[in-house]
Amino acid sequence: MNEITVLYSNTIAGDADAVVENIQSALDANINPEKILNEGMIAAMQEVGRLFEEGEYFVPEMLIAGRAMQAGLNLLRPHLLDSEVGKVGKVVIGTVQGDLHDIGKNLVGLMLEGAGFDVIDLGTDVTPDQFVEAAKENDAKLVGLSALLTTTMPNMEKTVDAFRAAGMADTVNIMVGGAPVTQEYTDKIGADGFGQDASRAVSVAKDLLSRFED
Ligand code: B1M
Repeated sequence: MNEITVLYSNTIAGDADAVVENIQSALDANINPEKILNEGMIAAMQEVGRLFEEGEYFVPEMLIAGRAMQAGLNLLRPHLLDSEVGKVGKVVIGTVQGDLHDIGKNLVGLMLEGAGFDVIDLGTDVTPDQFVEAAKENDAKLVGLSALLTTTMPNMEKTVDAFRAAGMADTVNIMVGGAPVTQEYTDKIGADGFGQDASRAVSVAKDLLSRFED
């Protein structure tokens, strides 16, 4: 088995120590960090989700797999960041109210940081008002909302509405993303952009910020 296959299996098994060791070996073998992330870890989390759906995994197994992924991301982090990039703007990000999934959001934050954004991460279970307040306090023109549950997606719409109610719809752009979110849903709730995955989120974020430059 090669490094990526072993990493994939250990992420599914939730063995954080082994995941960290596997990532280090993969980096030592000069395997591209994005390949390690996409093929070793993100693919593994897809499989964890499938096992959960099939009733083979339960919440504790999902949780330890999530922790193993997070431990791996911490090691991979400096390899995904480009220190040469200049600052491009501020973005406030968070997972919407009621939702505790943060791995995808953290990854998006990491990629944005790598692309030169100053990232203000509000964490998980963030209320619409907390997003609005943070955007005001930090004078951020971009806000990113993540949701992984179909039951918490409506809180994205509530957050978009809260920005409208605060009179900030024209001064702040909102990007949404997360496994159940689609372009169609983005348009329906009146958000400004949809990031299908972490790297596409970076191009969408840059595009949304450039709209303020004209
Ligand atoms: Co949860 N969970 N979970 N879970 N969990 C899912 C999401 C689920 C799809 C599993 C399944 O059934 N197949 C399912 C949701 C079903 C649905 O709503 N349709 C589910 C469920 C049901 C639940 C609970 C309700 C289970 C229960 O308690 N009975 C519960 C809810 C808790 C809550 O939030 N209130 C729950 C709990 C958990 C854990 C806490 C145990 C753990 C999370 C740990 C953590 O995040 N710290 C967990 C995990 C690990 C998962 C799965 C297995 C993996 C999620 C993940 O991290 N993926 C997940 C199954 C799956 O997704 N297939 C599942 C890897 C990550 C890199 O991908 O987050 O999609 P993702 O992010 C991507 C893109 O979506 C995008 O970029 C990222 C990188 O490419 N993206 C953005 C994400 N946010 C973005 C924001 C952007 C732009 C792009 O702009 C701002």
